[in-house]
Amino acid sequence: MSRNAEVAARLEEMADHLEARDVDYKPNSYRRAADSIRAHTVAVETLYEEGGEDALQEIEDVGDAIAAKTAEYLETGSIGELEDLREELPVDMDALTAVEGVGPKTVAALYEALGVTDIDDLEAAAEAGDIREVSGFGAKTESNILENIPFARESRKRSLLGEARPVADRVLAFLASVDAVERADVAGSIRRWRPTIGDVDVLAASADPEAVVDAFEAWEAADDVIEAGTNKASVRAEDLRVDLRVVVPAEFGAALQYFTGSKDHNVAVRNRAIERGLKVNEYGVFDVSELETGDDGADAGESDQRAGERVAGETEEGVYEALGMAWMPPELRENRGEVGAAANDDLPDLLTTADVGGDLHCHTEWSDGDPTVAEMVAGAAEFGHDYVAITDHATGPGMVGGVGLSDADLREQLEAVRAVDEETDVDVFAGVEANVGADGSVSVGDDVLAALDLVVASPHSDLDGDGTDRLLAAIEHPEVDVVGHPTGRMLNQRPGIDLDVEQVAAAAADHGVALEINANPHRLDLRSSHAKVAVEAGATISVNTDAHRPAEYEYMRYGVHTARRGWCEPGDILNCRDADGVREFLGL
Ligand code: DGT
Ligand code: CA
Ligand code: CA
Ligand code: ZN
Repeated sequence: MSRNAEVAARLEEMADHLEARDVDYKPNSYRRAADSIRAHTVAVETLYEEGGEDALQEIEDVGDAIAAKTAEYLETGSIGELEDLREELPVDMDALTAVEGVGPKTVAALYEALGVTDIDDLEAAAEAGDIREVSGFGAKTESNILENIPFARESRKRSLLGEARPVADRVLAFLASVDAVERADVAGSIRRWRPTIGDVDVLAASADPEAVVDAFEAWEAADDVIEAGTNKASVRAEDLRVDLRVVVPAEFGAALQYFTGSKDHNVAVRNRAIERGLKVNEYGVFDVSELETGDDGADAGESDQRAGERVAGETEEGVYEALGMAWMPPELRENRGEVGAAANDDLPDLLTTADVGGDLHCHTEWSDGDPTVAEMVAGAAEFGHDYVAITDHATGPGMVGGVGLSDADLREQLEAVRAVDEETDVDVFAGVEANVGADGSVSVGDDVLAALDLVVASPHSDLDGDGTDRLLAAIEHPEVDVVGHPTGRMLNQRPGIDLDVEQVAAAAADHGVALEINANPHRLDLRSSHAKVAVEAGATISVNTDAHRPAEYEYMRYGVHTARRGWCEPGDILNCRDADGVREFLGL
């Protein structure tokens, strides 16, 4: 298994501790290294085993100091310097910094003044009005902290889809290699592609459940066995709980339907079954019309749950068919009208990753990306895209540290992008990611915007309160083509701005502006419920990765599945068009 996530978490904790001590530069280099290690496709322990610290330094952003720390951690399970730092500041750094507005320096200040070590302490101190008394803090900061604590508590329990999905892929690949397994699939929220995941549910069909459970406990990625029985087991892998259930093949479809959820979807399905004199549960669909009343399986043992004449259960299609419904993709199963649509044969024809023609939001070394324009374009071609838009950050609200391009830079880059476009088969659109200010202004001169092929306008500052008016202003700007990550939310970090999404979508439809589903697994913004409203209002959606390096083109699948959760069809999606179709939308 790979220990990359584990090592990255330790390096991030080191960065926080160093920042708490006011150390310059080092915290950011630790964070960059942590990001690269997490994204690296080869396991750090494999690299280290095969090539020692030198091999670790092949990972981007990892120099000799961080390679040595990584090696120390792999060898001993701890990092001496981190242990020392923890001793000096003995706090739950990860939990405390999860509260928006609380950074490592705040953690250090509140520990010194008030002895705050965890979220409970923080909450107590804020409620008692102690924080406002600390030098450098005020009543406003204190009330902000108090307000943000529940969100931090809630969000820390769930993993990002982008972290959980690779684990799910690996457990499925592993189960496919186990002889006793006849079929296997993921269930639960991971199969529905929810943006955050409580645990990874996996289902297998086998005539020999114990053999499957035994094999699963010995899975190389399992760090710990949390619990195990004869037909189920839970392990911890990559800091995630993975729940496996094994059922007989005849009940696989019913179990898959049941454990895929969502609960609300299952309630709606169950009610439909009851209307038809049927009972549906994890064991099958049963005709209970001939049974005595009171014997309907509520609070009943397993054998009673199988009472009645069995009419379906081996396949999920069969389960839905028995209830007079078409099978539907798991992404739709959130009780947003899919049960009625499946009964009326009125389900949407969802887009797939194969429908995607290109990516219309990515970055290069011109702003905060790593690669050159040519490398980013070559990466798009390699990924299979027909076109790509280079949309580096413009300077303006929310851009710090000189990241964004001036109007003059943008004109210069436009020439550079045109030159790359000449050299390649991929169609390259020259674009920009401009900033939408709090007042809705767009941070680039109109003449430059007009010269570019594609203008993505995104909010990067003032990401709280209602943002409807500023987005409406951006949408009405004649040069804006796409509104990027419209709410600015960061999963598990900040909720982003509130939107009257009906109003925003109607304006977007009117002005021929696309709304982005940003596929970065930290964002997934627009969220699916907003996307559903948007397409119902006739707006066009653009599913973009916001890649800062070619490997991040892979994020596209998270955006596509988010769009599927929003009932989007290929016709709703700008980048499901071919390059000419995109040009037409852009008025080129
Ligand atoms: P998560 O893990 O919090 O991201 O969300 P899920 O949806 O994976 O939920 P989980 O792991 O608790 O359970 C997996 C599925 O099992 C869930 O989506 C629906 C089904 N399920 C679990 N408990 C119940 C229940 O009490 N009633 C019904 N109808 N279904 C349930
Ligand atoms: Ca789950
Ligand atoms: Ca579960
Ligand atoms: Zn952005």
